[in-house]
Amino acid sequence: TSAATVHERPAFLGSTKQLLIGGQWVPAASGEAFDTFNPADGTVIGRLARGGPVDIDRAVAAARAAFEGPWSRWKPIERQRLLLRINDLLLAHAEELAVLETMDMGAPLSRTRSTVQWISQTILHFASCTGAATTTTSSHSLPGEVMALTHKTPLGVVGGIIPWNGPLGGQWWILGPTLATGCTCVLKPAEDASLSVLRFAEIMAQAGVPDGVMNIVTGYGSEAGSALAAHPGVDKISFTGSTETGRKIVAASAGNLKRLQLELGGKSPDIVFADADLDIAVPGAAMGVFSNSGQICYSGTRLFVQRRVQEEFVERLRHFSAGLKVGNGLQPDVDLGPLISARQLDRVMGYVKIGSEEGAVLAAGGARLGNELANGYFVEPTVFSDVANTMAIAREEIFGPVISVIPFDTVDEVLKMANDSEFGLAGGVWTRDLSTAHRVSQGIRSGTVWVNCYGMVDPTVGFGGCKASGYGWKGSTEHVESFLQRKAVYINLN
Ligand code: TXE
Repeated sequence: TSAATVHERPAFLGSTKQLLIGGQWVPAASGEAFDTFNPADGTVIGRLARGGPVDIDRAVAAARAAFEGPWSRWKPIERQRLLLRINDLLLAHAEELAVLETMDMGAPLSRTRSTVQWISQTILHFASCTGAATTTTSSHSLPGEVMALTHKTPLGVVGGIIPWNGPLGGQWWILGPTLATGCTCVLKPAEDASLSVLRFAEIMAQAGVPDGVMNIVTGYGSEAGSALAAHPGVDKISFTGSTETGRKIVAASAGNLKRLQLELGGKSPDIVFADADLDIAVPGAAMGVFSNSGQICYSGTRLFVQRRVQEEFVERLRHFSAGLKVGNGLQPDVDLGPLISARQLDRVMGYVKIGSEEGAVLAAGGARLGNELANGYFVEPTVFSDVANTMAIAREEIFGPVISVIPFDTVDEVLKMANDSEFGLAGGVWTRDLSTAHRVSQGIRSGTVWVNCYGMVDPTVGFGGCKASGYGWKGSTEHVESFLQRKAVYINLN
């Protein structure tokens, strides 16, 4: 109770939230809505319209109409100005948005506040890429008098399917390239956390984003999500979520051969060598999993520790974990908020049980928190040691604050184990030895490797995965290119 009073309750909360279609807030065609909860205390903080296939049809039509209007021919400098206005309004509403995101999906305020700063960097990155859509090049390498032009034009209508583990920031992987290029989009936020995306849409309208450029259909994956993924009027789907749902999106895209960008699950290896500076490796590797209570795709959940320091490392990890504060993210100094839902809580607690049954040693945590936190979905930071890479807790994505420490002896051995995984999203290495750092970062099959750090994602550098973690690069100029259609025009000058 004291926590909620410290921060102003966002005025946005309370009323039933509608769908945003063509610049209008409208109820779902079915008239239905469902409750959305604060995972820190289980209270209902709003109602969301339950969009379905009919609403997706309407939203795609609005996005197509906006695409065919003047928007897709805006000049680069106009797009840039729009993005800068959005950035100004983002920063003016920073605290409100951070509090809303914390109440909606549980992450501590310290995290949601830094998310707002990260979004600002991301907006500025995409604002610097608005020239990409108009670039034309000519070539004179052909025999005869021939000129070739390459036109790059915005692709069209993009469907964005967003998960709940950081929707305020996650939506920018779709909005950024959409606004930079002149595409339009239909967003389907996750049923567990849609509020910050809806609030941000109001801010976007205030900044001058034309009607229909950004449409939002809330609702369930099996209803609104699958309709969007299969829709013949959608040119590309950008999806972040589970590998299982990713496979369904690939199948659904076959009808009109949509372009896809998929960021899926992970089970990333984070590798600590005996020569590492343990003073930075212990907190770095721990927060590489415990940040956002383990609900991050790139979490370094398979923590390989060189055998001769395993005992000391696990002891330090236990000590570090015990010092972390778990609680309502609105309270100051909270390090770990709740998991998103009762369903995720069951999933995580199920894996804790499986880990013990498989013979791993529970070195820290492992329990759901009770007392004043009993109405929320809180789990202690948990460490299993003496894990084998073949155990379920080392193979399957848990998506909770659970570390599996796996001992190893040599570089070759650890690389073999690190790559023995369905996934290929990220990885880390902690060492003072330059050649070990290079050998391991080259050897890990993944989209990102961090050396003596974990979890930084720069929008100008980008992020992506391989194997069952998906494909398509987010961020960098490559991301903007993937929202463009090329056309070559050959002109015979004779
Ligand atoms: O994911 P889903 P869930 C992983 C993580 C987690 C597990 C389950 O391991 O424990 O997935 O979470 C929409 N067609 N990640 O069930 O189902 C859905 O409405 C189209 C990793 O929440 O993938 C939501 O908007 N869309 C991850 C989004 O997909 C569908 C982030 C993600 O939900 C759909 C989240 C369908 N058939 C979960 N079914 C990451 N990579 O960061 C669902 N959706």
